[in-house]
Amino acid sequence: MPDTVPWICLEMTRLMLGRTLERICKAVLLLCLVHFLIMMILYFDVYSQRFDIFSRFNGRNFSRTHHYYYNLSRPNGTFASYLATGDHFLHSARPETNITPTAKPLPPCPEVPPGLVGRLLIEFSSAMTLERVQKENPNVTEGGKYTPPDCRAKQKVAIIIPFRHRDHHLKYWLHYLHPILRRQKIDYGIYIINQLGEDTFNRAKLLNIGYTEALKDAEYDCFIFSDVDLIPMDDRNLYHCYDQPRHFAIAMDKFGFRLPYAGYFGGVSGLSRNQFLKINGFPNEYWGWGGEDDDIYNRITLNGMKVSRPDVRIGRYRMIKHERDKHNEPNPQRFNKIQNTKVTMKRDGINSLQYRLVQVTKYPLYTNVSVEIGKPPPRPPRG
Ligand code: BGN
Repeated sequence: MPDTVPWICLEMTRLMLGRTLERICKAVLLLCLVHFLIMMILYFDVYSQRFDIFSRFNGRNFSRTHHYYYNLSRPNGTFASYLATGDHFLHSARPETNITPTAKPLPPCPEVPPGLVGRLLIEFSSAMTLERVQKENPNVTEGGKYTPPDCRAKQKVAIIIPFRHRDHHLKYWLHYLHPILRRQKIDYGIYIINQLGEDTFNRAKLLNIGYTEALKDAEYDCFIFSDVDLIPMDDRNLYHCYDQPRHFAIAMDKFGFRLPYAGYFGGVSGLSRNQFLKINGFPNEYWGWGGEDDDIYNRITLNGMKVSRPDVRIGRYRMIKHERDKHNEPNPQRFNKIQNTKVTMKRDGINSLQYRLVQVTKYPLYTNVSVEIGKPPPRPPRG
């Protein structure tokens, strides 16, 4: 009898151990099952998201992945603003766009783009290189072009910059403007119109050339003419065309953030193709600094149009400081010339434009159009 006691104990321990082991095994099995189920759910979810990515490229409903990064943006117009568009996300999926053949049209771009950040911090002290700008803007295509991937822009906008020896400014301009334009959902191309040689600079003639050359490249509806040293300080200043010719740069730092005079139309302006043709383009006969923008303003008002402008709190600009350019001295004839716009605009403009196109080069961030435009006619002798 005393022998049977430890035997019973042993048997009971075995039994209990067996039950516990059985329970543990059951629990492990259950855990495996739950794990498997979760894995299946996740797998199908990711799969459906992938499908969603494809479909947003093909114009289907893309609400799920839309604007993933908006809240990450901070108002400094740099890498964060690139994230703000969510484009890098789209970029990685781009090669797969041909998979579904049934492409539906994209929805129209919203009137007020949702990814804007408002006021921007603009500074010119950090070192800038084209390589850096290129890295920041992987979705800009050859020639400095961009089309919003997720909506259809109403207008196609050519941005035209008259240029000579301002490579340093151009880097900053590209660094700030590409991300801004992307956030604004603008379908655009950048054209640098480079005056070759060292004869007197002629801004308005270069702008006429920009209009002409951009149209050879694509069907643009809208033309924005910008100096290379002017950077908008607010991305709500939308770079497209309006019912009336637009003056964008209405509050520059160098003028104390207000218009220097009521009829000022300098710096950055924009006209639709029709508005531009209505005024016979810009004058070709303003050589040197000043007056050409006043002539354009006259053309606009003389042709029954009005200048439209953004709110003064939004139309703010920073100008990159620089020395006065060589061969762009103030034009002494400008005072006289702006008195005669009514007569001269009929014969001097896009209908009389002559130049020699030397080279068109498509760089990753812009298209360079190098031209010879001649020189001012000799001044008639006095007396
Ligand atoms: C004006 C110039 C503009 C220039 C602005 C701002 C003239 C014409 C004679 C009155 N106009 O005075 O071309 O954009 O200053 O700098 O000089």
